[in-house]
Amino acid sequence: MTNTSISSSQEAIALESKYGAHNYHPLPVVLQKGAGVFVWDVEGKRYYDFLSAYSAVNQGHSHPKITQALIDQSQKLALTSRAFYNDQLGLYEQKITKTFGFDKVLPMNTGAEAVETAIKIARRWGYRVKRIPANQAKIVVCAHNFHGRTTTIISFSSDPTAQTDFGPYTEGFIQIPYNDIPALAKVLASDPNIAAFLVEPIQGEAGVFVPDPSYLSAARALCTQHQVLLIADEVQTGIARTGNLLASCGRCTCADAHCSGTPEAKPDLLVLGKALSGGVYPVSAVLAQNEVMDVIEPGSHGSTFGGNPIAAAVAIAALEVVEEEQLALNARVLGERFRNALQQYIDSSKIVRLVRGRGLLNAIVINDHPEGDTAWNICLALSREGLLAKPTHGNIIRFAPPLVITAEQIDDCVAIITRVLSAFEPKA
Ligand code: IF1
Repeated sequence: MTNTSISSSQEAIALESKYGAHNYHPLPVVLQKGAGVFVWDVEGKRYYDFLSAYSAVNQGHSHPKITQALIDQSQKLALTSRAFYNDQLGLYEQKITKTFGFDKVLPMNTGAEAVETAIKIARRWGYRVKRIPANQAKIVVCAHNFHGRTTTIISFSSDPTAQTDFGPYTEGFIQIPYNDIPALAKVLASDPNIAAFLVEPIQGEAGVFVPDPSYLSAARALCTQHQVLLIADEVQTGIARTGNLLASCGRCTCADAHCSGTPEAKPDLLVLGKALSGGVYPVSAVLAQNEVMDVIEPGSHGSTFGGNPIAAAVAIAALEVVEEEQLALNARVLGERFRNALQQYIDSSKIVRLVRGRGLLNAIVINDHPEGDTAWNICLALSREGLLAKPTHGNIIRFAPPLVITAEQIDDCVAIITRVLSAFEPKA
């Protein structure tokens, strides 16, 4: 007998435990509905979503404009493959390239696919433009990176859990410390076969590590100096999450949706995903100027679903929502409100070491060793109080609500978070 619907959270958990690969360890919460900043579980309990599907739901759960674009297009034409044209892709390509200030876009589906695509473009540019000898191209990456879970990407991961026993690993990657300009300068000067530097503007999974304000612009200058492509992985930090349309905006305060970042930090290859669709459909993209993107010719890269009509229609709507609702500005203003309010608590806390982040990508560091379970227990307690968050590494809890959140809701969530944290403070 097979179940046809879920009547309790326990039933859903039991089914996943029995029939699903155990590649995650979720909080024991079974969600059934989402709208805006809220999600509801099977029993009808409401939660603030402070994870936003790892920043894929920046526009809020099931945003009406985005879901309507999904419904309308799916009832007209869902998939053609790229063997033929479709009437949505060109409109999307024009929209996204003008929004972010690049000549061309290569449409893909998941973030990892887009990172892999950027790696292939950078390598081919290295051979055909920089004249690196065949199969000698190297790409510099950062320690504690997270760029996805394909075999090539985990080949340059520094996380044993993500990498161990998945070899043999893809060659051609050099790892340096994050936020370390001297290390980048040294490696770029030491090897003429480096094609690119792949970096997250903020290391999300590592624990929301915000680099020095000058890091990205200094990296940009070094890459230009050494004829190396700068690849910005904005799958998690992009689409207004950090208070600018792109985190690689650097320090510009522009809230203009068309802000494509301060020129001194503009990447040669921009990787986007997640909130590019508002979380309703897998949509990712790689953007570049012609002199880089034109190394790709027919037959050299692609994907069955890449650039399909639904993805195109949904992504246009998702980008319009970011502009129309000024989500970058909201993220910057409310992110500061959130950090300032938490800092007041932290000033007298023994359980929380610090809060850090930019825009509405923030995290607190719990005063526990990384292998401890305090952060996990705090997240369980938060879920009981109606707020969903999850630790990144051990003792770090990421807080990333949808960017449509209001000031009143931020204040409400700070009250929930501080009330829960106070229960974990050591007794005097
Ligand atoms: C999981 C982490 C976050 C990403 C960056 C590329 C990708 C991601 C900067 C790949 C994806 C997701 C993957 C998801 C959980 C989540 C995650 F915890 F894994 F590391 F956000 F921090 N670049 N991040 O953050 O995009 O292929 O997933 O579409 O794998 O557990 P994807």
